[in-house]
Amino acid sequence: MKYVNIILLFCIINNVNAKDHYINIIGMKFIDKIIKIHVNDIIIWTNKTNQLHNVVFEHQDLDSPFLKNGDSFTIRFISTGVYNYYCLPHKNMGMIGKVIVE
Ligand SMILES: [Cu+2]
Repeated sequence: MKYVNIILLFCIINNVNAKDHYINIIGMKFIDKIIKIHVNDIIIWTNKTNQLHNVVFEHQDLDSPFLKNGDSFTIRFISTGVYNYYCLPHKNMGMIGKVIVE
């Protein structure tokens, strides 16, 4: 029982240290395009345009639905790595981004 309590305490402390990061979709860009975060941090993408955009990862199955103006999409990153993503309709216009999780 003591062991279980120690694990729970560790999880709570871990989440307290986690940070929220905001990426806004403005024009045809993710701002910021490249972001460095820590394990357990959260990223919240918000579409601030009148066009539909989405967030599609190259190598992970974490894709968002299409986001309307004002819609948000949130992911908590639980593993280190480099996560490249793009907006499917606007990839060819350079609408790409990168999350580096340390
Ligand atoms: Cu887009």
